[in-house]
Amino acid sequence: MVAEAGMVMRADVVYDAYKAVKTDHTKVIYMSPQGKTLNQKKVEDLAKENHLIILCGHYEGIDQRVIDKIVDEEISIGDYVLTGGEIPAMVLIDSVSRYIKGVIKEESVQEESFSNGLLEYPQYTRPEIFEGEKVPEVLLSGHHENIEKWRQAKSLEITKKKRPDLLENK
Ligand code: 4GM
Repeated sequence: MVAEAGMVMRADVVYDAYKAVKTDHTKVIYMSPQGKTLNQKKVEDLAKENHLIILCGHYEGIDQRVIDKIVDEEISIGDYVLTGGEIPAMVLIDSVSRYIKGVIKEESVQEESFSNGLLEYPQYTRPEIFEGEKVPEVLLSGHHENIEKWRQAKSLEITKKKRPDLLENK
């Protein structure tokens, strides 16, 4: 038999696994192409939950009866189909983990793309001149207020150019 033909996970097996790990304050997420697309707001909300169970199928989905019984929310990582929900589950875990204290520096969580609804400004490091291209002068000035202004302006400019849709309800 070719893998994929009718590989739906059994309701009873999934339910037993669920019962073995659930708590009184567990939220169950089902990774599926039919779910709402994951975004940063959703990631932030999930990070506030006390306990998550992430359920996913492989090849195909899971018996509908157990989905109806235990799933609180269906989430997709984008409009494409994968062989299984494991990679979507890892994407969810990675994005949510960043909000857990101690995983990364707190400033980094605040600053970057999407947290403020805008894309991130460009980053530079050494050397000061690379193949004839200089690091923008303001960044070398040590003037923090001007640097901050420059970054905000760049964020806005880049968002307008690359993802104007993000500015629609701002
Ligand atoms: C069908 C139902 C998630 C297929 C449940 C899972 C893509 C995504 C699967 C499932 C998946 C996604 C497995 N493919 N876009 N395949 O998030 O878990």
